[in-house]
Amino acid sequence: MQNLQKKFPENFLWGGATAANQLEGAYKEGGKGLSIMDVIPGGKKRLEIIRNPDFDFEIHDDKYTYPNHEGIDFYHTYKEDIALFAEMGFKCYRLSIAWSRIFPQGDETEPNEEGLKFYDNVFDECLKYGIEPVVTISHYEMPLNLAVKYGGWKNRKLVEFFKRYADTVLERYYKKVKYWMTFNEINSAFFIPLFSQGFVRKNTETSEQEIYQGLHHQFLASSLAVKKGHELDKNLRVGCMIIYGTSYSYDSNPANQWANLEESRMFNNFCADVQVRGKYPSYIKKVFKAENIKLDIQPGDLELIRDYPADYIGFSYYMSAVRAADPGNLEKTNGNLLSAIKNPFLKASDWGWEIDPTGLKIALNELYDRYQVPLFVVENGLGAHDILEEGNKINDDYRIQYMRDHIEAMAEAVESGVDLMGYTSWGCIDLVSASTGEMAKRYGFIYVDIDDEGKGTGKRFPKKSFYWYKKVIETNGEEI
Ligand code: BGP
Repeated sequence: MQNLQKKFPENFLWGGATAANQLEGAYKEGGKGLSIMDVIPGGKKRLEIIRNPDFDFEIHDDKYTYPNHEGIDFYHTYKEDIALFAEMGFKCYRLSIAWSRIFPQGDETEPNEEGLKFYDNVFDECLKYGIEPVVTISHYEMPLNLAVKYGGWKNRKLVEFFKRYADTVLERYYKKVKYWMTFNEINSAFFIPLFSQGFVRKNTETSEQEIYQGLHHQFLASSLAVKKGHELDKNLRVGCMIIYGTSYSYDSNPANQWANLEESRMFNNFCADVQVRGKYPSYIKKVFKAENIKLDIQPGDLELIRDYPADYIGFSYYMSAVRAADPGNLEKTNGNLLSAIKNPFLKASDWGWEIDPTGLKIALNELYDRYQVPLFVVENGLGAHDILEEGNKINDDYRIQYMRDHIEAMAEAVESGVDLMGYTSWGCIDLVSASTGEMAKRYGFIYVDIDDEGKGTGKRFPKKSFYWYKKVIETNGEEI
């Protein structure tokens, strides 16, 4: 452990984060309908789909694996798992509700009581230990029927279906859950509309138009959830959630600086500009004109967005990005999801995600300077190949180092006056990776004995980082 001479605020929300589709399993139990993640294969096939999305939701092929079907079986083990979170001293636990457990087809009028009851049990279990649930209403898993029958978020009908779903869960749980987020990584629509909007880029001529139209519908749906949350209890905090990739110009060439500004503004800021400032930013006019995008905006839409902005910004931070006007001959990264150009100053994870704790300090400062609303780091962590050693030990010093550096970066941002609510590291218990569908890419403080084929005992073993994080929380980040 090291002593950090900086302080985190009292009541800082230390915890961990997961998503329903990546850990619950039980994909057909308790009245649950299929979600899009239940039909997207894992392994190599998933990577191909993400890189070159051309996917038919209606084709389920037996030769591929579907790791989200079983996840880590949290549906049955949540008590044991939450007890382990409590042992680490979690102040909060970020999890998502599976939309298809509540509205199995997405377009019914009555919710599935068994699904609602499951989350009652999960929240009660958290509260029993004084763990505050932090809930993402939709994390990459709309009911399959909404993707197949309606084409996902590009269809305005989705606003109505989401409203019914969000109203149902807000009404049911608002006394148990104070912190909410509407859409996980809403800006990921720009590169994985399959996950976040339930549709694919088959027709390149219309795809940009559809992505922006889908986002417009999501902005409306998000504002409706903020409205509902505040009506139920004005102390409820309903945030937005973005993926933030701190963005650097390749060099001091003004042309590269400008390319960086434009790309970063679109990727990192556009959604939060709408959701937090409550209006479409002026720069979007030029983009829409250049790409010939004409949004269908109906009377009352802009007022809704203006009147119900997000209460805070939750964001995920894994890596930074390098931009240039002409990336052509520049050295390429091997796996950085957010950038094509290699950053020579950074090392990368086994999956090519470049590790940059200073980038987190920059992200926090940039976001706070621009929006002046509370921030919440709701995802961050190191995906790694862990080795289960004799005596079921996992010596994940690399993970401890990664998190120590990122926690220090947060502390420095707090010192500069950034209003930071908390930190929930991603995949606090090993789970299925979103981008690869593997178990081998592990983030947890808790090892889960399941491999890529879904084989293993399913047993949980605390890693070395488990005991380290416990101490971090106990000392409110003074010992890291
Ligand atoms: C974020 C997603 C998560 C998650 C994480 C790590 O983008 O919100 O669902 O999985 O990334 O990504 P991966 O699992 O691909 O390593």
